[in-house]
Amino acid sequence: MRKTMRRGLASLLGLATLGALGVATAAPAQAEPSDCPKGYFCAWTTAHATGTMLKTTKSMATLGTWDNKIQSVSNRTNQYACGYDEPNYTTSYWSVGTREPDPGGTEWGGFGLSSVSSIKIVPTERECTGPAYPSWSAVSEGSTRSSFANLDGNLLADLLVRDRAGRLWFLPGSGGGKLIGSGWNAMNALTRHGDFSGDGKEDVIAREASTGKLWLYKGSGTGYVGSRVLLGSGGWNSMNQLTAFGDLTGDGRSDLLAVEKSTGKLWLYPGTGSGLGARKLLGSGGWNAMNALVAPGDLNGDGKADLLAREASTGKLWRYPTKPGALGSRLLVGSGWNVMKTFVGIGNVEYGDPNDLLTITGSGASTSLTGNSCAGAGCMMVYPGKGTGGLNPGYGLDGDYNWDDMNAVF
Ligand SMILES: [Ca+2]
Ligand SMILES: [Ca+2]
Ligand SMILES: [Ca+2]
Ligand SMILES: [Ca+2]
Repeated sequence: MRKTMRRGLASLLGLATLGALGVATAAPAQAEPSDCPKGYFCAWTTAHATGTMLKTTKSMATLGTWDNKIQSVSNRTNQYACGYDEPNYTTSYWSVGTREPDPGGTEWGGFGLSSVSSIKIVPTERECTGPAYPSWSAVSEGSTRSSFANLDGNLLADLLVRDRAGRLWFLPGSGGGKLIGSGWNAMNALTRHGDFSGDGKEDVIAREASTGKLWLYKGSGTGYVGSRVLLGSGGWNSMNQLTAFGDLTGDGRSDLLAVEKSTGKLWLYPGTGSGLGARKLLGSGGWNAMNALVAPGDLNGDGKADLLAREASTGKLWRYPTKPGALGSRLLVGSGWNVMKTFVGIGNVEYGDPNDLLTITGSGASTSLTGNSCAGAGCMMVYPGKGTGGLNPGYGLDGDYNWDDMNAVF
């Protein structure tokens, strides 16, 4: 046993020495594409991936003797490789070269630009040219603190986004962002709407795909979420449209809604501060016809939170007013909403006090819908609330036209 361990250590040390910090080693002459090891980004000075090979697992701000020499590449990492025509990940060129992850090593070819002088290896393509997250600028400050869409408790509505690498980012509404966690692709439902735990700070609720467990991540009040608490020990994968709603029962505590897949029933799970109370039937069936539930807060000024639901077959958006523990008769907000991929109850982001609705388009959006030059998927739009239950015409926000490369926006 000891002998084996010693031998293992010796070979590890050998690798480290040969690997020269994992960067830029020359393979023997007559190399070919298949010499690029899995997990590495490789480059050659010929267009046919022959001759001396550069290999690296890390970004390289300068390329030394490889500067301006790279003619072909293979990206066997599980991240994106970005090529720049200047050192330090800058460019004087019209674009940045990118190479998608190709761990299997099935492809090799050009970098998309010549004269490469630095290489960055990053988890998502967006990071070749900027931050990992989209630019979110809340339209204006609210006149009062919103009790939801407000993890840091100031006057700006904030967003959470999960990128394709599973990192969760807090976007405060002033254009920047901060990393608040990784590994969030393990979750297949994410929702938030104000304070669930009873400490006055907004929290996040997430469902773990592999276990069907429901978790509460307590907000720190600064945009971060801290320790998690088990809300449900299993079975939650049998539910759809998990929606943190705000208070529906009338006890001042935030509650959760969900549709039971097998029955189409809409259930209310009352928040107790430390967990969930016994569920109560809100809708006896038919809720599988809805493919989005949204909790925008109070839309008609009666002081009670409303529920929005999109009907899949018609694209109609319905508003359900509420009274304690029950839904009222629904009212039509409008048609044509199937063009939206994502809805966010964002509180008030428009001038004036009524709550608004934030959306992100799916593939079918045109510039006549957005009113700016954004079309197709990934355009962000605001529909200002009228304050009487309806929504004013929406308009596209100019901050970022590429929200579609996020795995979740909420
Ligand atoms: Ca905020
Ligand atoms: Ca809380
Ligand atoms: Ca409640
Ligand atoms: Ca209302």
